[in-house]
Amino acid sequence: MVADPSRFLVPTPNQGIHVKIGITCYPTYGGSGAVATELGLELAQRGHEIHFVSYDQPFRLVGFRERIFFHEVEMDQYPLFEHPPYSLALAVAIHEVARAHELDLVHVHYAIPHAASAWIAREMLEGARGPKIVTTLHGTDITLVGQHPSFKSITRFSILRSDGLSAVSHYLRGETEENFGVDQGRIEVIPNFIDTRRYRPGLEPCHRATLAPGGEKILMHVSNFRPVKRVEDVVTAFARVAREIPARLVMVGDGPERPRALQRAEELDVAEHVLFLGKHTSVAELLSCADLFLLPSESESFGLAALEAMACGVPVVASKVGGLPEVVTPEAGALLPVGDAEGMGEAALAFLTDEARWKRASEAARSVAVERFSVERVVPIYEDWYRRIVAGEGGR
Ligand code: GMT
Repeated sequence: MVADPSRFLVPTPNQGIHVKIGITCYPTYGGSGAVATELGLELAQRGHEIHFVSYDQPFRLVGFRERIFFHEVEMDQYPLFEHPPYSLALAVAIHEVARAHELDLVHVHYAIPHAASAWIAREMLEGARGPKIVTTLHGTDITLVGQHPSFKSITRFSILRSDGLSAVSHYLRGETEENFGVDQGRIEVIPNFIDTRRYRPGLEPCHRATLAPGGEKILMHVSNFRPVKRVEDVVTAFARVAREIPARLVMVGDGPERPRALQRAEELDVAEHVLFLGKHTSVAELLSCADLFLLPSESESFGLAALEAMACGVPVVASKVGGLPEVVTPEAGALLPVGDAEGMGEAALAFLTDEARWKRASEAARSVAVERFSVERVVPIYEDWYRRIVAGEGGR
């Protein structure tokens, strides 16, 4: 069942490697699901066979693509189950797909409960040599939910059983080593990546005329509006800007904190300049006409949304927290302490009122995205990692 490592040397029309990979992720709006899906799509283009296993079709998996399969996890709604045991149903689905399609590798994104389900699935193969399991740690699976007593021991157990572990930033690797007792050297840092051909400045159609009909500066925020995103700070920072210059705030996404953001906008008397667009599957065309991106999160292991903005040439003002300093360089934006919403507003103003400075930051943001986080740079790192794991070489 396990691949002969030499298969990686078999030339294909694309990158000269060919392997069967199961990918499990959260299908809903969120960075880990977005990265997992984009990775699967890229790998399929490079000749690999990709099997997504999840309870719903990942939100960025649209249209037919060669070598891409989606397997929906079946769940029976039995009345006894107030909380249906998804982790078990997922284990069964991964086991079934691994067996039927002879997967070489299962790559799970976000440890809880995916790493445990993948481990169970492999145990169920009972003696048959199952696929290797690799887990990518994304954020709150380590920094928040994973630390809760009801999850900590199973999180530690299941990540330690993975054949390979990766974290999306050096910060997250450090947190995992410290809080879960993972040996140094076991976790690869493989950063998130961006398709810089799709996310780029000057995309058409640009919606600037609709979003800011009076020629106002456009500040943007994209998230799932969870408490960790501090969306009220987005509005406070924006209000600081709107006191000085004509500006509009475009809020993309949705989640539990949306009412609070709206309330803050009303309190600060800027509600008429704030636009809530709700959820969008493709944010590139929106980001491409923004002048500044705000991300004042409480915690952020990477900040994929900031990278998406940077690829579109949009300077970022964000919190100096977690993995954000590894993404938002001083040239590409400004990082301030968590909660300093006024300071973030002032930093935003400094970019928006100085054209030359804005242009330098915009170019730097795009360069960082292209040079350090492009598909072309990062996806081969995943391929090399897979090759080593399947060959039984483990970490570097
Ligand atoms: O960890 C989470 O809260 C969810 C996760 C997601 O699915 O959106 O977000 C994390 O993973 C993203 C992709 O790697 C990162 O860009 C986010 O920074 C990270 N979120 C947090 O650390 C809060």
